[in-house]
Amino acid sequence: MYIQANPYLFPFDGDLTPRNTALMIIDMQTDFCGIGGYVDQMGYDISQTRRAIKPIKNILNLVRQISNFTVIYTREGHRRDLSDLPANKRWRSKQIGAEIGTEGPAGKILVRGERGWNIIDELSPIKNEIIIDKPGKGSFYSTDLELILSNRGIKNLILTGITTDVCVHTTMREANDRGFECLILSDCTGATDTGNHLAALKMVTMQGGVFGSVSNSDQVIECLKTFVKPS
Ligand code: C5J
Repeated sequence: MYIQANPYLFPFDGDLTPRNTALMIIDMQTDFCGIGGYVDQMGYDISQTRRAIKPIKNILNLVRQISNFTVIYTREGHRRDLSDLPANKRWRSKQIGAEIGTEGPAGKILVRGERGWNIIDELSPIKNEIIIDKPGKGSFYSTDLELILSNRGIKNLILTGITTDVCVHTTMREANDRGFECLILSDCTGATDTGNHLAALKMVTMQGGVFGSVSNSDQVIECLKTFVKPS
């Protein structure tokens, strides 16, 4: 089974089943796409990150009907005492007027348990879906994601979420180096800058698919709907 993608049909070996594939939804938190969150406080246009919500929801609605399909969410955020916040990350966020750990309209910026750190209501996880809390950009660094994927025999990752050029790309690169087969979806991702979004997608297509392949929600749905059992 393959998904139409560029520069190659995904996955490379055609071995795509509900059991060996996971949908990853990266950092769809108020801090990255909600009013008063971190991205909003930095002065970026949140419509660029919110663009991903509807197409992700369309895929979620489908995969929730497929048995044994894994959905994994990530949340970027720090401990309340900020002991896992590198000094340079804190300093940089202060430079741009949204210091991590300080009070903002959505609570303490990028701090676990605060309103801004929550996954947005439109994409709330349901029972049996996995949530990974991460302190950094990549979803593998300082988390148990790799252990969970290996326990479940997952080798194909469909990557969605925000931001395309930062946390989604870092996760894709980390996954690629670990041998996971990655697909990034152009309409289910978004960045704080359109040029960066497009460049991040283009980068993936170089060298025959240097980090994996690129597709969109329509193509994923077209393929995965064959796994929905008629009721
Ligand atoms: C950032 C993210 N941009 N989710 N995080 O700091 O991309």
